[in-house]
Amino acid sequence: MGYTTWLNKINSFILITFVLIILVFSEVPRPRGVSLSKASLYPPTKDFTCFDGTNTIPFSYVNDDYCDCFDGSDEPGTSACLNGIFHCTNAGHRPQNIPSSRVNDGICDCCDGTDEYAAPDTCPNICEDLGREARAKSQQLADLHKQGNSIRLELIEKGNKKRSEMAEQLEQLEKDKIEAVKLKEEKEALKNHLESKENEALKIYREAEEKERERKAELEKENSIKEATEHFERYDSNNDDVLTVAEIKVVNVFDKNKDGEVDQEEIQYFFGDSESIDRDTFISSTWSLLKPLFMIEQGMFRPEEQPESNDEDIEDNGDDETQDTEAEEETEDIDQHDLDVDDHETEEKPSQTYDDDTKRLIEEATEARKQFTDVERTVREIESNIRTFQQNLEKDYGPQQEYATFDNECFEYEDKEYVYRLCMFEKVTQKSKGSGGEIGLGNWGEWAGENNNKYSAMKYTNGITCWNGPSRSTIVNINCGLETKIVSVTEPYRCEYKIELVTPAACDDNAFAQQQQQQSSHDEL
Ligand code: MAN
Repeated sequence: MGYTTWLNKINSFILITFVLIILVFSEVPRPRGVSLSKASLYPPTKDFTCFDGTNTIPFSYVNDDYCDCFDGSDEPGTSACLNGIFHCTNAGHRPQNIPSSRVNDGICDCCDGTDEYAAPDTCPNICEDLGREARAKSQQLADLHKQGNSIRLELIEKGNKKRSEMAEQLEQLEKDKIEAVKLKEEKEALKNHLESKENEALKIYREAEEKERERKAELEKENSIKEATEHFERYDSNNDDVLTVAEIKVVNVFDKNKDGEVDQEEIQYFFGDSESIDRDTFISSTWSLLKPLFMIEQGMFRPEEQPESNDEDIEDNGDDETQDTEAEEETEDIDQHDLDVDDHETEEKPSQTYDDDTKRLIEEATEARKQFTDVERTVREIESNIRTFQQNLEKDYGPQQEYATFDNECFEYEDKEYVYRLCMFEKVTQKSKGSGGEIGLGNWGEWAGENNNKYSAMKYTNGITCWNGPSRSTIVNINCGLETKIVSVTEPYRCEYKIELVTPAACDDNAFAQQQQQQSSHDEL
């Protein structure tokens, strides 16, 4: 026998086996609405036991339009049981399971029309056409995955490169940090050393300043006592060391409201409930009440400068402690610190004159402080970069890093009202085309794809809270496409957004074929 004859024989054998298999399967006797995989559960020669085991009935009760099983398993081909399942083979397309309540309800659910067997003309068999369309679509998708797959492989390569570069950069930053921290320690030690020298040198000046302050305070106190004594003696006209009401009544300065007489209220103000005041009381307390009035009378009162009018009104004579202005009419609320007198200083001169050595020490310490602050800032910057790199390296950029190059890349989509912006692994925003600012629709959260394919969707959460509602969030569904772009943005529920993104990163011909395979074996059941 020649080679061709053998081949022909083998071919015929395969064909015959195939036909036989089809015949055997299509001949498997099964009640209406039962799938091939469940056919063996309905042996026609035996009584039928409900799937849940609760009842056994003669086989003739199966599909007799009367529900005998709680689980509806005895009526797969009628609508008698509310919970029954009707299987349509849909030869030429995809098999389907529908609730048996839809059997003979006048609506075509199965493309082969078998669910409407009571009125066979209602639903013609359109499975061949649908099957053809579906196969063409699936072929197109398979082609798309195939084309996109090569781009995905490039993305994987780039993504891995990016990640290893990031890891290298992180390593370098860690090294830089060690150096910078070392330098910071050195600069800190130098700063501390120079500051202690600076402090030592300034100590002499500080002590001198302190002494000077004390001396001035002492002098001020003495002056105040002297002043008070002079005034006391001036008003104590009979020199009996006691000031009486009669004695102050004739002194203008006690006439607080300047109405021409020292009345009872004014006496009360200075004397309290006493009839008279002795010298010590006058010096220790009365003088502080009287002095402001005295100064106003003498034109020595200087009110606090008003910012609006000070420039033109006050002439700068180079010594602002001696500025005199008009006495104010209103005297009720004058405070001690509103006052200033010609002959004593109230402010310290800030500019200190140091000797050359001290000046040098201050300069050196200042420079050391600056250098320390600079290196401190550098350490902080390095640390912040390290954190960013670590966070990025921890991000899940897809099973093979195919999404790594997209990190922080933004894609926009405009509809009639808004411009949406998706910055991958960062955030989603919405900007109204009219007035109004940008609204956050969520920050990168996690991969959130369903059906064992977590990389088919991204979740961005914790966006700006809606008025009276939840905080905005966005799901990004990802499908295969030759170019990365947003194809639609919707808001199916208030403040919950849905973005459809296509990208070659999601094109995987092997995975797609496998998925198709799984789908069809699932359909068979
Ligand atoms: C804005 C937008 C809308 C959202 C409402 C909720 O107008 O963010 O998408 O539905 O706020 O108030």
